[in-house]
Amino acid sequence: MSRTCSLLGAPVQTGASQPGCLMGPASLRTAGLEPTLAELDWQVTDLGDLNIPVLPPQDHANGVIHNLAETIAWIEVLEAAAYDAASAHDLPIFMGGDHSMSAGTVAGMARYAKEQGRPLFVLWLDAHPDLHSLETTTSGNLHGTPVNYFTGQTGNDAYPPLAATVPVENICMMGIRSVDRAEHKLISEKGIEVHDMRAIDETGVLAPLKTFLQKVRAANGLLHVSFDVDFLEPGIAPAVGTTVPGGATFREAHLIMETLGDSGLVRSLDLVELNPFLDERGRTAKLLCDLTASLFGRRVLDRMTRSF
Ligand code: EXY
Ligand code: MN
Ligand code: MN
Ligand code: MN
Repeated sequence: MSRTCSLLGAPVQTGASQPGCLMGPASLRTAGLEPTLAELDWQVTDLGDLNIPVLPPQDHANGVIHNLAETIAWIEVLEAAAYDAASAHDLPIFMGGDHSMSAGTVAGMARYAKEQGRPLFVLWLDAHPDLHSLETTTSGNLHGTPVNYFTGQTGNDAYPPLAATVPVENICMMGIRSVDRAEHKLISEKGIEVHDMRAIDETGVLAPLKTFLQKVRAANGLLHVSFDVDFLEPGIAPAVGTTVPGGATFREAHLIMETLGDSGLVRSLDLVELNPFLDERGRTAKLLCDLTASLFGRRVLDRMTRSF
């Protein structure tokens, strides 16, 4: 029986400074994500795009914050939609849209996991830890806040209350190479597992990833993967508004996605921060589809034929 997955678009750009992420879901569809996964014998359901109403501005004591009302609305609609998608499909994909959307998708997955009586783990593939609270952000771009929120840190009173949080010990970050002072303080205080690019230069991606996957398996956990396009080396993935030189290579990214696929532990996936406005001929969107295919089982050689 073929496994089921769903595509849910979240055309969110209110969390970023550079507009354009609202075209992300359409670009992934144009790049052929659905047929790509169908060819791998997945039963794919496109759930269309979510939306939010036009809202009056909402002020905050931290005056730099922008689009707080929109971000709160996206969190609420995405939390419910992620919960429903997880209840109906084996592996829902949430197509962004900027990374503020993951405040909603991870919150919804955490509530689903709690009801299943299983812990939720999160693999955060990103140049940034996205660990600011509403009080510590200095840019006011709320795509820099989702991890702080869904791990239940203080300082986010304006955000919706959480039905379930993700313990910081259930987080693994890879690709990190741009960390603000407040985020660094939290990583140190909470002991969050962060494999920055220096660490990956030294160990490679496989060893830390396999150790994390063993932890997920030992806990009978569900794994949510949040893939930010800026995790990748900008030279291969330029269509993102917050590029940082020195990202993951094409092969490192495919190795991570294939290893995740081999593990069978991935329960949900965010594909975020794709900004087609910054792309050339859709090449970043096509790369994202190819990387997703690696997670969903595309292999050059069948693994069995390789056991010589
Ligand atoms: N830490 C910086 C800020 O808070 O503005 C940069 C955040 C970039 C967030 C992108 C989604 O990863
Ligand atoms: Mn920004
Ligand atoms: Mn991010
Ligand atoms: Mn990022």
